[in-house]
Amino acid sequence: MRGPWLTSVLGVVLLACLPVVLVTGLLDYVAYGPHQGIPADVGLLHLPVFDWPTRPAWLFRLTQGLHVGLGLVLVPVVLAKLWSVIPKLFAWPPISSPAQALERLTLLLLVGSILFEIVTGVLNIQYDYAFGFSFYTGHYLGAWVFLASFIAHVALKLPTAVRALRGSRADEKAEDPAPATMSRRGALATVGGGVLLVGVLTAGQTIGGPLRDLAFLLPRGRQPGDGPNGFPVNRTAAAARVVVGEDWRLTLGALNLTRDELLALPQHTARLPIACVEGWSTVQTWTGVPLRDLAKLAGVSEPESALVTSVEQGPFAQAILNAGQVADPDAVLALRVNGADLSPDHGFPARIIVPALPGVRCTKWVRSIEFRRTP
Ligand SMILES: Nc1nc2c(c(=O)[nH]1)N[C@H]1C(S)=C(S)[C@@H](COP(=O)(O)O)O[C@H]1N2
Ligand SMILES: [Mo]
Repeated sequence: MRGPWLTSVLGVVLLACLPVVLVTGLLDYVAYGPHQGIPADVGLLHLPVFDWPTRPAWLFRLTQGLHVGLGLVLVPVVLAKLWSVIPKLFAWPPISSPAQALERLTLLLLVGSILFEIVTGVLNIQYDYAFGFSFYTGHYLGAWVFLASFIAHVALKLPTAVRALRGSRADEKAEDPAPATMSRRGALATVGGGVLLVGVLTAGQTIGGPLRDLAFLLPRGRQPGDGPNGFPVNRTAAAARVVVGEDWRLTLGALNLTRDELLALPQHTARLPIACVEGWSTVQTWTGVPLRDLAKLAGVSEPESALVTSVEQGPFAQAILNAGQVADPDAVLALRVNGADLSPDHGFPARIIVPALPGVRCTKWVRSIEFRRTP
């Protein structure tokens, strides 16, 4: 069972899927990172950054969903593929020629980087800031090590894989195989079952309903309650230590507006997703004041950017929106969701909702918005 055929079949699956995980992951950095210092200074490895668009509204939902979702369900495939080559990893002597030394080095980097990406990615979903280093920078650098060793590995192994998949069973048998404990079909069914299981444990947070309780791998806000505000909460008001009093005002340059004054302005309603980089997303109906109306009110009719500040201190205290994200007609300072006032956990008195904006920038408990003439 353990041999070139199984390794090659699993290899083909990974060859088709891992580039999707990689590309969507890099796109997530483009959507998420600019102006936030994410990843930190990585020298030449910087991505060509472009302004993340607002259309289609589900764009970030798709890229982050594919990255996290596909990344998670591929874990059993990666583990099975590693299992299928274990004896080779410990072959003796470890180095027999310079070419083989090079091959083993790429293998070490490949296995090391993919395990690193899996462990940091999964831990980041489960716990905030569980590392001694920045998750974003570490995961990003790991991705480049993975990319380089993946290309080298495919170039070195593709001929072997093609041979194993085409060739007769005879020339791929080990010299003295132990009796097989499982059929090929059984082995693939086991891996497929693992993929399915991880999928079920992951997708519930996004699909909702009874499946939500099964979303063991995406545990944030599993019991958001019922009603209009009954959808996942990334961080509760209590956890963020946010208390908003009667004296709350939205600051727009020289203006200070009460919530009632905001509600008296023309309201716009849009059905839009919140998509979190931690792998869940939700689509809700938001009502509030269009950001471009607020910009006009503030006397900056076509702003190049907006600096949003939260009542909350810490890493979520500020977020920057680009020109397109302010100008989109569906971009709102939301006051209500699904026909009810926002709950404290979802950002009462007001929060940012913009099409295709990563969830992390949909600032809750907004205190001020500064519309700026510079990017
Ligand atoms: N002030 C503040 N805004 C915030 C957050 C936060 O912790 N504090 N979490 C962000 C993240 S990571 C996400 S995914 C969304 C989640 O919104 P929700 O909790 O209403 O579902 O809010 C974003 N806005
Ligand atoms: Mo998030």
